[in-house]
Amino acid sequence: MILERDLRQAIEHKEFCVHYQPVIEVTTGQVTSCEALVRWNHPQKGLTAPGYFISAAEETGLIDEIGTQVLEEVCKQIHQWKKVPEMKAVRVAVNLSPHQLRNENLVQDLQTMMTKHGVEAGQLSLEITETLVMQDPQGTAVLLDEIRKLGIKIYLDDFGTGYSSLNYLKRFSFDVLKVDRSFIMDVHENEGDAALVEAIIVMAHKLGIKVVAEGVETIEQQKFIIEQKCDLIQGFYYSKPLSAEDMYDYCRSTT
Ligand code: G
Ligand code: G
Ligand code: MN
Ligand code: NA
Repeated sequence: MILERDLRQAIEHKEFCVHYQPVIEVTTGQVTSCEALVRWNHPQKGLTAPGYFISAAEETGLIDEIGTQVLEEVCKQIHQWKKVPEMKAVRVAVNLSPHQLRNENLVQDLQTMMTKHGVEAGQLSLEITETLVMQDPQGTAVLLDEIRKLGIKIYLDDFGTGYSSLNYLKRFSFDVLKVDRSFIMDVHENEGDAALVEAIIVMAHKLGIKVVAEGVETIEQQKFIIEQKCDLIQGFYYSKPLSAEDMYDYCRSTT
C-alpha cells in the first residue's frame, strides 16, 4: 500500500522520471511521435510503472504535482530533441488524469512551461480518456478549446472502453483517437473485434480524426491494422517504453 507521505516525499525528491514509447506512422514507417509514460524511481523498489502508484496519486490529489513534474520534464526533453536531426520532428503525447483537468491553473501552467522551454505548437499533445469527458462535457469542451489554442493537440485515449456517446466524437473534435488495446489483442482471429476496429477507423477518418492502434504485439495484428488504413501504430511489436536515451537510439536506428 502506498502512503500519501511516500508520494509527497517522492515529489519533493524528484523521484519521477519519464519513459517514451515510440509511435510509428504507417505511411512512412517512421517514428513521428511517442507517448510519455511516468515512472517512479523508488529508492527501494527501483523503477515502478504507473499501475503501482497512479490511483493513489489521483485519490490524494498529488497527481497534480506529479503531472506538473512530468510536463516540465517532457518540455525539457522536447527542447533537447529539437537540437537533434533524428528527433526534432518527434511529437510527445502526455497523459492527463481527470484531476489534472479540473485544476484551474492548467492552461496557464501549460502556457508557462511551453514558453520557458521553447516548446512550439504541434510538439506537445495531451491524452485524455472518455471517463474524463463524461464527467463534465460542457466544461471539458471549453477547456479543450483553450488548450488547443496553445497549439496542443488532444488525443482521446483508451477509445471504446468507456461509456461516451459517439456524439462526443463530433462535438469535441479530437485530433487523434487511440483504439484501446483490448480491441487489438484478438483482431486477427475474432471477427467481432475486427469489425469494430475497421468501423472505428472508417468513422474516425470521415470525421477527420487520425487513429492510433494501441498494444500491437504481433505481426498478424500489425498486418491487419495496416490493411485497415490505420494511421499510427504503438505497441511492443515495435518497442516497449524507453528511456530518453534509448528512444534516441531507437529513432536513429529507424531513420
Ligand atoms: O502500469 P502501466 O504502465 O501499464 O500504466 C499505464 C497507465 O498509467 C495508463 O493508463 C496511463 O494513461 C497512465 N499514465 C502513464 N503516465 C502518466 C502520466 O504521466 N500522468 C498520468 N496522469 N497518467 C499516466
Ligand atoms: O492507458 P494508456 O494507453 O495510456 O496505457 C499505456 C500503457 O500500455 C503503458 O503502460 C504501456 O507500457 C502499455 N503498452 C504499450 N504497448 C503495449 C503492448 O503492445 N502490449 C501491452 N500489453 N501493453 C502495452
Ligand atoms: Mn495513453
Ligand atoms: Na490506452
